[in-house]
Amino acid sequence: MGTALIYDEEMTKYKLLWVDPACKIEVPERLTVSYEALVKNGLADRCVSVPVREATDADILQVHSEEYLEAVKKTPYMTLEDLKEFTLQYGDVYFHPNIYHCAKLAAGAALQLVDSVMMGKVKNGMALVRPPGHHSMRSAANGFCVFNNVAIATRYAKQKYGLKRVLIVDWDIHHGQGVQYGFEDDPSVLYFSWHRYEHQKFWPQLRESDYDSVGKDKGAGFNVNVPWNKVGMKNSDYLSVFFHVLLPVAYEFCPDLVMVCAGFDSAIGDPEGEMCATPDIFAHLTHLLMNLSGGKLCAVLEGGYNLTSLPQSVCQTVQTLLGDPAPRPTNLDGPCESALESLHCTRSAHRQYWSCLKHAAELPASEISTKRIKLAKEEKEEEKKTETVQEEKSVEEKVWPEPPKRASPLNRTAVVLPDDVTCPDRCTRFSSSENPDPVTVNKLRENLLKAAGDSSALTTLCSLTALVEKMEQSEICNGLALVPDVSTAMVCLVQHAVTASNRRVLVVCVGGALDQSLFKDDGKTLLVQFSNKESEETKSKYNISVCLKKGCGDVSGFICAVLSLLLPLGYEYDPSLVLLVRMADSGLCDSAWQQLTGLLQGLAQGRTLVLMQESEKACVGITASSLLGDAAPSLGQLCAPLPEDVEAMERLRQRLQVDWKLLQTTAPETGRGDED
Ligand code: X5A
Ligand code: ZN
Repeated sequence: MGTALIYDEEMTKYKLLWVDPACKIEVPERLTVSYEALVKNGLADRCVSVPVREATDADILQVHSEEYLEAVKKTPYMTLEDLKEFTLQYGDVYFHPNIYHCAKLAAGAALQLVDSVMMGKVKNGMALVRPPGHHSMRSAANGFCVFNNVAIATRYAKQKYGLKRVLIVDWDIHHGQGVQYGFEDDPSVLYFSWHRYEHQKFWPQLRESDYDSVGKDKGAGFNVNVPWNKVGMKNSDYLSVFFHVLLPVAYEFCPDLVMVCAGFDSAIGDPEGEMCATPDIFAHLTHLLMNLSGGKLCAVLEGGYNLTSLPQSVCQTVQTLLGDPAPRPTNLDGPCESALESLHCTRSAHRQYWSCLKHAAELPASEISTKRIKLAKEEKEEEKKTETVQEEKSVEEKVWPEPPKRASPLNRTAVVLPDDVTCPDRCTRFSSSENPDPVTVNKLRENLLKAAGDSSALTTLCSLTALVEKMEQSEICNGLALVPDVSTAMVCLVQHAVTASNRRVLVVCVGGALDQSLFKDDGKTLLVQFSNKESEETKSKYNISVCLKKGCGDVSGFICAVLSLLLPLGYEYDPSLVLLVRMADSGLCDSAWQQLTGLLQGLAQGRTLVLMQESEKACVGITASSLLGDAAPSLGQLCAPLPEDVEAMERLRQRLQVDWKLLQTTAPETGRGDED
C-alpha cells in the first residue's frame, strides 16, 4: 500500500494583487518549488497521484458559518477595490478572484486524502495545497487561510468513517487558533500545536495560545499548546517536545487517524518562524507519528515561506511516508533552557488529564505566570528603545547543508533462520556465501567457548557478522535472526561491530538480562535493558536498566519507557547500528513489540538487526512485517501505568538526565524567575 500525493497546479493560480508586507511571502512558487522538488527527487513518481476535488458547501459548512461562506462566494466577482475592502475585515490575509476556487480545492484535497487513506487505497499521504487552512475560523479568514482544510477534513473523517478519535498534529510555527477553536470542547479530537509565541508578542498574539489553554468542558485535556518563547529553536527542542509531551499523550489517546497541519515555517531559514530546525527533522517527526492509528496519516500543507527549506522539508516528509529510512538525526545537543521551560509548563498543565504525565514536575505556578507578565512588560519597554533598530534589522540569512540524498533500500529485510522455518514474504534469506574467514572464526572461538564446539552455531554467527557488514555497506537495510542463544549471538556481534572505528551500537534488550560485564564502558555501545529484575543502580552512562514491575507485561508502562526513556537515549546516542534482542518469554505483547521495532527504525538509518531466541519462532512474521516498514497495530487506549513503574522511570530519568540532555523535562533551577 502506497502513499498518496495530491497536487493541482490550479492552486498556484492566485496571488497578492496589491502591496501588503504582511502577505507578500505567501506566493504561488511555494507550491511549484515543493512539487518540482518531489519530481526531481523521484518521489512524486513513487506516490499514488490522487486528483483534487472541490469541497462542497455541505463539507465547508461543517466548520464555517453560512454567512461567511456566502460572503466568500461573492469574491470571484469583486473588483480589485472591493477585494481590498473585503480583505480589510480580516487579519493578515488577502483575497483574489480565484482564491475561492482554490480554497474549495484545498479543502477538497484534504477530503480526497482522507478518503484515499480511510478506504485503504493508500496507507498515508500528503496534500500540497494553497491557501493554507489552520488560521481560518468559523466566520473569518485569517493568516493567509480561507477555509480550515484540516478541520473540515477531520469533521468529514469522523462523520463518514465513524472515527472515535482523531489526532491533529500542528507542526507549523504559527498557532492554528482556528483548529483550536473548532475542537476546544471536543474530546474526540486531540489538537497539538507548537508555535512561536514570545510571551504573546508574536502573531496572532493570543492569550489562548499559551500552555494553559488545555481545552474546555468535556474537551479539557484535549488541546495541547507548546508556546516557544524564543526564536532559534533547534532539532533537539522539537524532538524533546515529541518525546516528553506529544508522543506519550498521543499513544495514551490512541487515535484512529492522524492529521498533520504540515507547515514548514518551523524549518530553518523561514522568515516567519526564525527557528533553526533543519529539514531532516521532518523525517523524524513524520516517522515518530507513523505507528499511531495503524499508520493512517494525512499531512496537509500549511505554511512554509523559505523557498529552499520548504521543498527540502516537504521531500523529507514524503520520502518518510513512502517508507524510506530516515537519515541519521543531526545537531542533537539537547534542548535549550527556554524550550525546557515551555516543556515543563505544558507537561504540568496536562498532568491532571494524562496518566503518562502524572509524575510530571509541578509548576511553581505563581512563579512562571508572574514571569510571563513581567517579561511581557520588560520586553515591551525594550521594544520601545530598539524600535528603530528592529526596523532595519533584516532576518539574517541562514545557511545549512542540503540534506544528503536518502537512498531507497533495494534489499530491505534479510533473515537468518533455521532451515525448517519458512522465510517470511518480501524478505530474503541470508547466509554468508563466503566461507567464514579464519580470523573471524578464530575470534569467535576464542571469545565464545559455548559456540566453539557447535559448527552450525558458528555458521550462524558468521552469517550474522556478514549480515552486519552488508548493512553497514547499505546493501541490506535491516535483518532478523533466530538463534539458539541470543546472548552469545549478541555478544559476538557487539564485539565484531565495535572493532570497526566509529561504529556505535545501541543494544536494546527486552525480557531477561544480558550479562552486563561483557559491555565495555567506552561509549561504543549503549545497552538499554527492559526487565523485571531489580538490578543494582545503573552502573554507567552506557549501561542502563529499565526495571518494570511486570517486566514488559504492562503495555502502558512499557510504552512510556520506550517513548520517554529509550527514544531520547537512542536519538542522543545516535547509533550506527541497532541490535534489538528479544529474550525468551519477554512477556511483551505482539503490538507493543511491533511498536518498539517500528520506532527504533528512526535510528541508524533504519539499520536494525533483531535477534530472537529460537523459541520465539511465532514472532518471526510480525517482526519481519515491522522491519519491512508496515505500521504497527495500535495498542488501544492505554490505562494508567503502574505507579511504582512510573516512579522508577522518573527516578531513572532524573539520574540519567545529567549525562543525556534529551531526557531533561525541566529547566535548571538556577536563574529562573527569582532575580528579584
Ligand atoms: C499558514 C500560515 C501565517 C500567517 C502569518 C501572518 N500563516 N503574519 O503560516
Ligand atoms: Zn505558519
